[in-house]
Amino acid sequence: MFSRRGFLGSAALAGASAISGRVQAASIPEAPHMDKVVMQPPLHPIGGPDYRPVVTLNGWSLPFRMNGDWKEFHLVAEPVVREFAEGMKVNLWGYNGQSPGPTIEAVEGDKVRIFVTNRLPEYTTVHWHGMIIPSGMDGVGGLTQPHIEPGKTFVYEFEMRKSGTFMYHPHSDEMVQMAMGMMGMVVVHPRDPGFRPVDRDFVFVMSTYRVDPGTYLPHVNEMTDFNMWTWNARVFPGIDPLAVRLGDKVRVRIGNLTMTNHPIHLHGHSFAVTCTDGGWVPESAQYPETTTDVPVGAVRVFDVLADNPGDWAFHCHKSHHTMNAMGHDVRNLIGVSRKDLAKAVGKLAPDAMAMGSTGMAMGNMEMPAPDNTLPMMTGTGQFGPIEMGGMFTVMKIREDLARDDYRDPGPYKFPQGTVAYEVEAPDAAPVREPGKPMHKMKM
Ligand SMILES: [Cu+2]
Repeated sequence: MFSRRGFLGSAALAGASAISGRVQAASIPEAPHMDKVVMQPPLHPIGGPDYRPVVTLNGWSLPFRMNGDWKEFHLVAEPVVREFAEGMKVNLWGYNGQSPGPTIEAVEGDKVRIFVTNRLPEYTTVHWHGMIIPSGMDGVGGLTQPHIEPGKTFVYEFEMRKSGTFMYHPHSDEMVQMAMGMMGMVVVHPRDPGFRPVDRDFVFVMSTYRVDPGTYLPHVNEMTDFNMWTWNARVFPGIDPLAVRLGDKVRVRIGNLTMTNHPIHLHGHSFAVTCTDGGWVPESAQYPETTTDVPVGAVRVFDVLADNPGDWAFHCHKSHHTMNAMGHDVRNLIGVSRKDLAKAVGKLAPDAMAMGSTGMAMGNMEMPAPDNTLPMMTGTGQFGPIEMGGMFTVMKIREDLARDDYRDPGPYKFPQGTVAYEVEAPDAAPVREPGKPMHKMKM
């Protein structure tokens, strides 16, 4: 891996960047800004090697400009307001108007220059997670560079030495800044467009927050007790569906900058993990899965052939991660008579309801809730309540989508006779075989 040629290559690049000279204030590119929380159309390459651009769930790719043979980007670290789903907005820190920041796309071998302007009230840096770059560009405040003070702009210059999926985040007051939402993804396309091409390419980063119901700011010192489990700082039903054309080869790139692992599960298909933040997985090392665990501080990319039309749930398999706030203090009252409880509670709090003596399905209930929070279990499909939240969305596989059309195609039209159905049966308990005596167990 670390060949002499590689070292010479990076030395040559260091020389090149020194020759390029110190960038002057007048030459700092404009910083694009995003005010929307829905997936923006893919940003097709303008000149240079061709690639199929990614789309970012509820996000966007950062436009760049060419300056000689350098690709120049401009990130602005700043306070933002992010809507997690309709009905809940949170004060976060992010980049260029949103949290997470925009996806940065480039091509293997590109020379990139990334300007970072700090408009936060404290210093920051940007670390390029997983990327093979010179040590002085690694963005670890104090260790590899001075922190970027408020109001200041720093420049990172490096070559995209390998293709793959990476992340960026601060290495400066890291616990606070990541808990406030400072992160984004980097996608480096292979220089050879024939290397493992796909038809659709989705990317998102997972982040978690603890935002108490009725408040607007995450607890930045939280270590374990998070209550908002997000994909690109959105929760169900606010997460974009993944619109896919039947027969497409689909890639999904998932970064995890939360403080726990997430087993990500896709219904109706099997897939293979093809890439991590360490690089491409050789074909001989791939195996079929329907759930893949994305560890903390890691990227997992899977490729799937979308050959099964329908509406397919796509979610984290930890059931409390597919819920929104207010969920985890509720007691299990299954089997408990609620009449006495309701009477007692009603005297103290007339608005309160005792719930859950037969389960917790609450799709048809309306509960009073504080401002700026979301129902624990929510969302409606064509057959009724979906009762999800957090890290849940739907891959919608349809026959008739245009190539670059990522818009929500609406609910699936199930062919007649293909949906689970009710049969006429007596309401009473089903007839059972008479029980046979159990064999005595040998201990
Ligand atoms: Cu999870």
